[in-house]
Amino acid sequence: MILRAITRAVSPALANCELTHLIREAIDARIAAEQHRQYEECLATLGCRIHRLPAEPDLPDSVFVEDTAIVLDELAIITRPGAASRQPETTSIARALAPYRKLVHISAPGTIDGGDVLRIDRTIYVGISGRSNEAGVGQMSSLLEPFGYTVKGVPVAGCLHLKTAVTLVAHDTLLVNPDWVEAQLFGRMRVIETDRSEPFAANALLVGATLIYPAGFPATQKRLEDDRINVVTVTVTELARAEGGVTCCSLIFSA
Ligand code: CIR
Repeated sequence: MILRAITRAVSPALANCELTHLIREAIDARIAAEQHRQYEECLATLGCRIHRLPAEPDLPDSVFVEDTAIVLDELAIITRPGAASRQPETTSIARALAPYRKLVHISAPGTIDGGDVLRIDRTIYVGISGRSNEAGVGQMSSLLEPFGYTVKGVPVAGCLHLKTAVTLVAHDTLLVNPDWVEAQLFGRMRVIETDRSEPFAANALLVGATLIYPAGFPATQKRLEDDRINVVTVTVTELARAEGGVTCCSLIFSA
């Protein structure tokens, strides 16, 4: 079994991405591509074998592969993204995952973005956001309960996705922006709060025992390091202008 990471090259059309909370400003797809390459390098250093899909010139947000699938040990759910412009992204992701997992699908009227899905052991929390809806949560529940998972919808407000507001930074510890989601919803986990001056600092990607963390949030990073979390930073500022973070750019699984 090896750790695999599916990624997709940055679309040259990235500047035409969906935007919900940020004002549109110029995005340089070449800088984004270089930052994305360094992100992939970081994943490779941590032991991931990268399967990079080719860029999709007609799908501006397609670098954010996380939103298109939820990969669990038992199966992979191909999502139905909440933004119509992103729904065609799933076809090639399904093709890439088919050799490794049985595939099941979210169907209309359900919508799910993978960015709204946070797994903690056998509990799957799904942010009810502008992208993921109750119908999608109901479908996930029917698909996953036979495998012993509990699926819970949780309210998230003020940000794009649940994982903009909360991510797992150690097996027992969450990094949370308390303005966007209530930490008590996740049971008895330890909680590190983002620094108030850094609202976008909660999106971090745990790979094994190492936390991939975006550069640019020094106060929150210090809180993580003070908690003895092993942090490696990556610069993803250009992807962040498209409202993407470090979890969004890969699908990581063992196979
Ligand atoms: C979108 O609005 O769909 C993209 N511009 C950003 C998606 C980021 N994905 C994620 O956080 N999982």
